[in-house]
Amino acid sequence: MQVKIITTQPYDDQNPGTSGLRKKVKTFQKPGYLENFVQSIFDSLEDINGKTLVLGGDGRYFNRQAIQIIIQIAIANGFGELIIGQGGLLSTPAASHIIRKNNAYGGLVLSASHNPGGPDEDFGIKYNVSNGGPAPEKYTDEFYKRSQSIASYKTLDMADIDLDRIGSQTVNNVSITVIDPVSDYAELMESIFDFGLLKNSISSGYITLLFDAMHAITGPYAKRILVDMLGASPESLINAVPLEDFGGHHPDPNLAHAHELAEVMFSSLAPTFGAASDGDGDRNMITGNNIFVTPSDSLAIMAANAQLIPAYAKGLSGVARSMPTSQAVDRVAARLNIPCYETPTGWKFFGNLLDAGKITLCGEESFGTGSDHIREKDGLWAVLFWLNLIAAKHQSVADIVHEHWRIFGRNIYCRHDYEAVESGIANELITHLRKLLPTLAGQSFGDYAVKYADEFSYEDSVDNSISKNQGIRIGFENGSRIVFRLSGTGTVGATLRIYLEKFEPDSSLHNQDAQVALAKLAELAEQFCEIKKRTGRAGADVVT
Ligand code: G16
Repeated sequence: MQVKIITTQPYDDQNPGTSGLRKKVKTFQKPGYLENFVQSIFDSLEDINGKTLVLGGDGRYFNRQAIQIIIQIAIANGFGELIIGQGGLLSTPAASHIIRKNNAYGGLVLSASHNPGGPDEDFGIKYNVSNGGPAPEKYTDEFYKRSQSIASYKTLDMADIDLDRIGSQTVNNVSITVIDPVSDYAELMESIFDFGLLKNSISSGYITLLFDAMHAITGPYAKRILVDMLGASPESLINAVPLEDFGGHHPDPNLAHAHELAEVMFSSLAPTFGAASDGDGDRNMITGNNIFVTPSDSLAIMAANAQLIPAYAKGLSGVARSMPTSQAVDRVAARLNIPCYETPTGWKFFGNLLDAGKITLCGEESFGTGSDHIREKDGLWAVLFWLNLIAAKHQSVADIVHEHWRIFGRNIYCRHDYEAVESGIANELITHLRKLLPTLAGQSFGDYAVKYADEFSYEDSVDNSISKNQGIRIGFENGSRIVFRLSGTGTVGATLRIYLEKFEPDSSLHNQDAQVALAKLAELAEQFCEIKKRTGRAGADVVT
């Protein structure tokens, strides 16, 4: 088949955000839009001739069409082998594992993660490098640069590949293999956790569970691992059939969006353990009978108890968290005498630390936790980690959390999101905060004396790259913090995230409501950034 060179015009909005390029489906359907971005990626990579590319997505609307388009561009650009998940499906963690397992050159993951799907909703595309992790900024900057001058892309006229039939075929000397998206990943999970113990704890009834796949990618993964391999009842899974529009919901695992799960977990019918995952399977929400575990606490608890899990029995080399994530894990690292790194938001910043063996576990407040087993955050891995902990410690989720707070103190934490704020207003707000920072040092607001007020900048300790403007931080002498950032994953206007954190060492105060405990900090945050005043809104759209 003859390679065709198609003339095209650049689009000016192809700058990847926190995790790849995310736009409305309708944007991706503009003539040449997807093609331009994929060609820009391939143009920016060196020496792709004959190399292996992994391809898969979360199954949202436009996934199948996009995969066929990408197959044609990949073949025309000289890749030698394509490995594709059956039905065009691969969860983000499974894609990361398959890239690593096959020593692939890289992979393209099609997802807009927790954002809604459907013809009028969101789509996304992300390039992962050979370590299985999201491309670092030096790559994504290059993709964008290339997209601004692109004049043509390469493709082929070919029939669609049958994405549903597992097996290999050759097209234009390129080997195309459609694989079962679940089995390699399930095997990896079995090598990390104590499946024997888990099976016994489930069959004996000690652990009862409810997993909400939110009509997203983890349905088939949860079915294979939790039901077929570990013996949980099929009723333990809800919303387990992936749908192109996620049933019209946000596949975002928090108490607001995973409300079906939340209702059960905070009722008299609650099982021992409840969890949810997101659109592409890399996020997780952990709950127990009448308790929600914040992602920051979950990371800290995992770090403190990791030695109970077979794969981490030898201990952790170090841990890392994104800057806005609470400092609970720092306390664990100090006690374990291991390093704790603070990175900007975005899983891509953990890649170098993981590759260098500097950290074993890492996580983010945005419902992401993971380890050195792959280079993405991993929803079902986190679920299995917690199930393994419950089984090994023979404690309920609530007991595990309360014991942790007793030992380490509680970092009371919460995030307020103001979504779809008009971009002009959001940018003015950030400019205003930047001007305010130098005036805050040394000031006191009631019990809150400002210790530092700055903009987070990160120097990667492995390759010394520097990432500036990664969020505005106001820290207080008593250990409390307020952080402000604009999200890099939204597709409409700007989303302002306000992160509030207060350390509470006194165990008699550990059970207080986070909103009550953080009320003064929330008031100060408004005083500093004036989001309500500037937008006329009464409060945040989502509080997690
Ligand atoms: C992505 C990134 C995460 C990041 C999250 C939120 O997650 O992989 O590292 O924490 O976005 O980013 P932001 O605050 O900029 O919206 P996902 O699950 O959306 O791929």
